[in-house]
Amino acid sequence: MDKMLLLNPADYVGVSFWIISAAMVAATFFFWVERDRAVGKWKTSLTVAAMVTGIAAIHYFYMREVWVGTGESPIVFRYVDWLLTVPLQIIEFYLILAAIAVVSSSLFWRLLIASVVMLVAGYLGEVSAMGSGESNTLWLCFVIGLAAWFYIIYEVFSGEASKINASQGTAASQTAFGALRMIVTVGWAIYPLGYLWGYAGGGDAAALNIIYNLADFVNKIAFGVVIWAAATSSSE
Ligand SMILES: *C/C=C(C)/C=C/C=C(C)/C=C/C1=C(C)CCCC1(C)C
Repeated sequence: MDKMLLLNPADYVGVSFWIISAAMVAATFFFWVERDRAVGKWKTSLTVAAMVTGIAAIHYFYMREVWVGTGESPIVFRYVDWLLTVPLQIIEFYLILAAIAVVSSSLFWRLLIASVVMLVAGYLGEVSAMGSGESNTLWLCFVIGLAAWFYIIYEVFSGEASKINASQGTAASQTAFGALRMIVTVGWAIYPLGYLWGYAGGGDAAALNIIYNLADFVNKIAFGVVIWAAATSSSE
């Protein structure tokens, strides 16, 4: 029994949970300390980046325990984490967007609601797969989640959010917006791939979790680094 509480070297998924927990703690500390080097409103952006990795660090400690102790996917902890950190990232994204374009506050709510629909659908889908394996709900929820994500991509590339004024805002905020847009499109694409891989053809909990872990590493830490780079290069 005790043996289950230790980290088995062959359990590469457990090892990835461990590595990412440590990386999230380090990133939180880094963004927090670097906040001193930022000026004006960029301080708030770095605070939000640190909140995202900090919330994730806490959940990673628990997720690792669930995985190492039971070999099951820590679905509830995973989605509680996402439900807190994704809206924070939408806030971050909107703050930077508002600095370089004239956008309505309703855009913020549309992005927020779309992200919540995406996550709730994903959660209901994954829970429906527990025990019973593949189900219609699993794939129906996947399609709903995918549609919500496509809507977000549409908004940031063709909708209101794309009406960036080249003369507005600093070069740093323009660059940060471009990079964050790539994260939401390319970086976030790793999650639905994980869902597909994890549940298609009978299910593979190890693949699901290693892909989600990799995605969180990229999308929480790289997201923060983009903000940090803009925050510390801006002289405004
Ligand atoms: C820090 C956590 C982040 C940035 C989580 C992002 C999660 C997603 C982009 C999830 C996307 C999904 C779909 C697009 C389809 C349905 C399944 C999900 C929830 C995995």
